[in-house]
Amino acid sequence: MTTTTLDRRTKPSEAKQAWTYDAARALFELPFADLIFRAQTVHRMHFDPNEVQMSTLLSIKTGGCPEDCGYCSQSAKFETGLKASKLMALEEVKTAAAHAKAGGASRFCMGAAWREPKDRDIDTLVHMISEVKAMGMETCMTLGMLTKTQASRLAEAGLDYYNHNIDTGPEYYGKVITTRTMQDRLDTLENVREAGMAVCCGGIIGMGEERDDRIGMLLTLANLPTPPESVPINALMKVKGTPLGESASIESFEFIRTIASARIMMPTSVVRLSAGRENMSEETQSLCFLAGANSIFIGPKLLTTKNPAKEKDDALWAKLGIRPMDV
Ligand code: SAM
Ligand code: DTB
Ligand code: SF4
Repeated sequence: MTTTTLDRRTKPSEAKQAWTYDAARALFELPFADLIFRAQTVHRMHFDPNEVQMSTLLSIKTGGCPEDCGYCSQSAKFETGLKASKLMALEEVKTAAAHAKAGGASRFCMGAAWREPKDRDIDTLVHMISEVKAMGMETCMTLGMLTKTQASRLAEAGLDYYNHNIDTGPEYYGKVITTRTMQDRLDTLENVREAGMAVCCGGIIGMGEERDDRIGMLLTLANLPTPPESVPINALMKVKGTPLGESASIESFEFIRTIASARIMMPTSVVRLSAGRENMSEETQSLCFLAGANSIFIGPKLLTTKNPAKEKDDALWAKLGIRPMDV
């Protein structure tokens, strides 16, 4: 069961050591109760177990993306029926952010369906960041690949986090995306780090990958020189017209195991139960929180797909005694 290697890994006082494949596999394969107990123990060392950060997403530029990510409604390569739009005006973003704050969000994440931002868009993005920050919310953006200069401009504007996911394990990556490599993504993450922003990086579960690929994804994240401060774990939202639109659903216990392993392998990171709550039972979501997830998206829409209604979520928080985390 617990090996000395695993014990060593979860003691924050010791120097960071690389996670090995064998140690991560052993974790994934623990009896469920042992895995959840370990995840809760680690979680309680670093966080209030009854607090969950409430975040809201806004698509500031929708559709027409030149990339071919096999899960995405916004790729121009697939017929998904999504209407493409230009970069949103600043006023519209301010209105959406105020609405998110009034709805209880302490973090506002803005996403654009770009391969990378154009330099001419950076001024507008900078204004969006400063306006949302002025409302007292944590800011995050996901805009595709960034150069060092672009990353510095966003950081100077006060962007707290940059989201750029590796999506899956290194061996499965090429089955999902062909238009950019995992190394391209790691290069952007390095630019984000160098610019001084916190890194938000995770992936999607339920794209037909094996457990080994889920392990490979967590190993890649946990073994970065500095692991991401924020780790979104998405359950695939199946979108008609995309290559992954007919994927078999992820088995819920495997999803919960992935969350628990992420919590143990990255003890101080915020683990975000991101896309997919719409299709999860209250019990599955509760086990994700018990496994160490401590952030979710609230509001009826993610970027383009559905998320639970506020009334449904509020009822669940009341049943679980969950409080929103302040930032
Ligand atoms: N274009 C930017 C990029 O890809 O870097 C930002 C937007 S993209 C929609 C952000 C992330 O959302 C993706 O990397 C992926 O992990 C997640 N995502 C996108 N579509 C999804 C889906 N159908 N189900 C679950 N997660 C999804
Ligand atoms: C992340 O990992 N999940 C969020 C956020 N980062 C940008 C996006 C989820 C998108 C789900 C599909 C959609 O709504 O289009
Ligand atoms: Fe484009 Fe991002 Fe969708 Fe990939 S995930 S197709 S990069 S919007």
